Amino acid sequence: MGYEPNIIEPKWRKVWNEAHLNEARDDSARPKYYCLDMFPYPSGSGLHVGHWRGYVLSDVFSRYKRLRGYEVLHPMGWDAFGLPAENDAIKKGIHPSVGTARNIANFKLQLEQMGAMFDWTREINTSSPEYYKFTQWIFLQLFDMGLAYRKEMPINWCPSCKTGLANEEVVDGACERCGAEVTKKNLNQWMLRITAYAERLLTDLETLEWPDKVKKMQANWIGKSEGARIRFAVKGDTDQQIEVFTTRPDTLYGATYMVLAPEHPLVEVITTVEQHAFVQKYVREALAKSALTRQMQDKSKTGQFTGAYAINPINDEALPIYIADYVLMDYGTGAIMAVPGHDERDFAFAVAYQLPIRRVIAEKGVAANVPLKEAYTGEGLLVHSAAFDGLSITEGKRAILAHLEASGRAEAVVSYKLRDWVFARQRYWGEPIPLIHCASCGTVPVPESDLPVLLPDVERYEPTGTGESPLAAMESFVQTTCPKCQGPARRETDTMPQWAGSCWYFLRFADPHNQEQLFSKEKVDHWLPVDMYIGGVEHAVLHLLYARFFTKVLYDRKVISFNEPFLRLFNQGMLTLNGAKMSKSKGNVVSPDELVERYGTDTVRLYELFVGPPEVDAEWNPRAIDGMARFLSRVYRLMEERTVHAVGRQHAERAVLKARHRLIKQVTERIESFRFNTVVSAFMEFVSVMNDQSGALDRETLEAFVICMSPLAPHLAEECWRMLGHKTSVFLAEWPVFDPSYLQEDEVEIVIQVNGKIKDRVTVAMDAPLDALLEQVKARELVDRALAGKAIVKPIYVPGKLLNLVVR
Ligand code: ANZ
Ligand code: ZN
Repeated sequence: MGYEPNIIEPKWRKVWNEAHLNEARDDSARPKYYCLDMFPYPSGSGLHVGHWRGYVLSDVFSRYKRLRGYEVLHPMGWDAFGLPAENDAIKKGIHPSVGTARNIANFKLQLEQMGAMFDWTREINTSSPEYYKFTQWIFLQLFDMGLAYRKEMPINWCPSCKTGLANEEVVDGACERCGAEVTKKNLNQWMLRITAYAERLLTDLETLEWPDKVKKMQANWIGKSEGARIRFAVKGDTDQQIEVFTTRPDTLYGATYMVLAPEHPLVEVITTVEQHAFVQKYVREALAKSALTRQMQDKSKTGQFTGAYAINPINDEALPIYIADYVLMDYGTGAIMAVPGHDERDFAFAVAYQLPIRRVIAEKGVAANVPLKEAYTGEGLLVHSAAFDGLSITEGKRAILAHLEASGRAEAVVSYKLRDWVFARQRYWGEPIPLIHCASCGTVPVPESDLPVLLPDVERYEPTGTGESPLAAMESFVQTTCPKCQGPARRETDTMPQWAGSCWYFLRFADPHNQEQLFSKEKVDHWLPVDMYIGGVEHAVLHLLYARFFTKVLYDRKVISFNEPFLRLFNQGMLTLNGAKMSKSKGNVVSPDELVERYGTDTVRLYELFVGPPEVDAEWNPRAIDGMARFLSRVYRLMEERTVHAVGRQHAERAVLKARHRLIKQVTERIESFRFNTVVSAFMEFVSVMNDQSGALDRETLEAFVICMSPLAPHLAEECWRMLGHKTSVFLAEWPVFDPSYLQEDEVEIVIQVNGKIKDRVTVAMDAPLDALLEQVKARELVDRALAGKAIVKPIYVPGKLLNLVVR
């Protein structure tokens, strides 16, 4: 009969479903394990093989954990609110809810075909009223805690999406969604005070088992700087002061001019009559530039003298005050003391405007008067700093700050790059913000019992472009009564940003159908925190930071008992096609659907695992999948032919025993350490050893093999398991254990080089003969690629160590 995946795969999925095998039981006696995928945004284009990669990894790990005796929660849902659904809907003229439902149905079908053990009884959808009711409830907690507030401010505005954006949604000065250049617009905005959590968000990173790269990205985003605020008096008959933020109070004697951001309120006040017209012109030009152009390091510095001077509080020196667009209004105090000798940007500016450059730090052994050809930013001792000469930078910072503090002219401060989160969108397809504006009571929260504030059906859901959401045009929605005084009042018409729903969905999975509360505390405290979170690295600062923030807020509110949501994080690499990221716009998307139809799910799963180390980007190679299909057929044949004999067989050859125990050891260790690609190689080795055996194989060996294979190729494994006479699922079996006594001898890992460059590593018998080794090595993908079009001139073999292929 042969291997027929299209028959066995749907068959076993049906059996698993009917046996409720994928469902996580709250009352299980087993220890819990929560393995979560970043839930998808159900876009119109469906899942491609790149998305699949992450889901396959998490499924392998979930199934493995289950076989190791855990009660595994592996849920799935939909991040269904947000701009793309709305833009899409506007383009195609269908309501966002209709388009979203259609996309979800398609996604779900694709995920089911993957054979992943998602517990569909816990499916959630962030755009359903029973879910967003509680997103709104969380907003009310934030409001009550003073963490949600309204502020008129210039915000990032995408002229094409016609909405405000968070800093996190602006990438290189452009809208993350549509790529249009982002401008500024003054709007009354709902903000979340995430900055109140900056320190905790930073220090708690240390407790997490996350890739260093992601931790570093979050730390940089939070951007903590320890420094000082120092006040400089403005020279003349004025009591104006300029307050600066500096991380280098030790360089105060090196300040030779001051800079205000063009938007700084003092600019108007201090500019002299003579300079007024020039300054005005410069300010106008600066405001027209985006923050990005202003911050670019390499661009030449521009500025304008205001005609005014400031007094250096340490030595009473008069310093000219400039405005320049390299100083940003929304960082520190929007004003700096410029130290061209030791700051690169100030150096470039001083050269351009012929301002003095003074050395106040010198390396040990460098004379204080050696002129500077560029800003010196390294270690050293203070020079040209009067009584402070000779101090180290650290000592100098402390001493100069203490001196100024004594006379009330400075204080130590910590500054963060993190900004409060703009939490309002002027768009239709999002959670309505549950607030009511009353002329006499002010802003009043919607009572909990009135939640959810339903998103009404509007006739036109296109953005208005006036800075108001389409909801503002719907009088029946807007007009309401004040919950406090019962007088006429108006509803807030802004909606929440795309990220709101995903800030807490991982909590809802613990108790997804609770109508009374967002979840029962008991269930959430049982299942959470998430033990393993798998998703793309593109969420390093957006979703992952927001979700941590919400978790901490709910912890402070005593809604949950832990303050970090995701203990372990794994970022899968991308799949590329000819080196390019797959994307709809590039038209290079490979859909898994046809592959599944042609080869079966298990083959596609195995191939996705085999393409390379899971955290590394890998090239999609459509031809290599044939090899995987052949391998699974070989497995099937092996099982079919040997199982007949297996049932009665007791004794196993030593070679078989060794292969069995090595397989168990390798698969266990490699799954634990997420080296799934090498798990597949372990199977290949095992199967070839078995094929070398004549006659019958013993049941224990075959069972161990089938169980080891089941997390990766679940359908085929189930089929084989039943061939062995079992009446219940392989996923109810126990993971096999290996006996180290079979493994002591003769196994080594050999380094494979091509022209002296390491290409791969293989594990072989200590005394493996060269020609057998060569055969094995040439079949390896990485080696094969390195050999393409070349001939092996000479193999250099150091048994037990390495094989170097000299090629031409
Ligand atoms: C004097 C000085 C001397 C500085 C020196 C640096 C080196 P981080 O570490 O990123 O926090 N700065 C302060 N506010 C600014 C603003 N609004 N726009 C542009 N630059 C600003 O950087 C802090 C340093 O960046 C501050 O310390 C200030 O320059 C500058 F040898 O003050 B420094
Ligand atoms: Zn009122």
